Amino acid sequence: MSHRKSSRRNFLSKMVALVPVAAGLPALAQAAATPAAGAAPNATAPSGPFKLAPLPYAYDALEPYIDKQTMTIHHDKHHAAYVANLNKAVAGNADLASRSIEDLITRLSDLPEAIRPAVRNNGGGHLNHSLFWELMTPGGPKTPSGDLAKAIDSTFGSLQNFRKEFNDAGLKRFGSGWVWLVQEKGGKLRVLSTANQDSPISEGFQVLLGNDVWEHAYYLKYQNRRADYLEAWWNVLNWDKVSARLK
Ligand code: MN3
Repeated sequence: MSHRKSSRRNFLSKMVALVPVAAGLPALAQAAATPAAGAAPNATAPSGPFKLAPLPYAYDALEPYIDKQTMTIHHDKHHAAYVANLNKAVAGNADLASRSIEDLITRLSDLPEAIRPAVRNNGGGHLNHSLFWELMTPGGPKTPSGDLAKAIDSTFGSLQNFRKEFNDAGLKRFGSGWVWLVQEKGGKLRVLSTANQDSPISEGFQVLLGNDVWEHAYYLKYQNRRADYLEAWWNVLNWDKVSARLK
């Protein structure tokens, strides 16, 4: 009995340590994620229908590939600002405020023209970053497996070729934007990049993975060396999360 109690205590203390992981999982959902013990202490909590979920790991968890200061500013300041500005954009519009961020970004043309650019930029920023945090993990699987591995091999020839095409697309994106692996409607894989915070879901693609190539994502550690950041980033990608997005 006492042994079981002690096991349970150990289990609970582990659970407390893991709470930020669980709290971060529904980052794409609108439901408020209550910051739990150990979660982002400095994260601002923009008020409104859209919420900033805490990072699903510690700020320094992705070191040495992505440094703690970059993660802190990126999540707590940049992502928080997108959420705050999205909330401002939909303020007073109960219909828009009740819709999911995926739905808003999928159907941009349905939005009132006056707020469409604000939702495209800030809603896109919210959606893209929510996915971005979830796609990364310390010590994840270094290679894809199963159907995803087969699809990458058959589309690009090899994982190495895919990574090269992806890195090249990220390097060539002029100014700020994202580089993506997406699925076309027919299921075919494709690498593309978008400007600013535009999401491929606005063009009807299923997003499998994406990397942020805005300077705010890497400048403190990599300065002008975007190619080095793109190469290092593969070390923190969680291929299991990518596989789960395959349709
Ligand atoms: Mn960013």
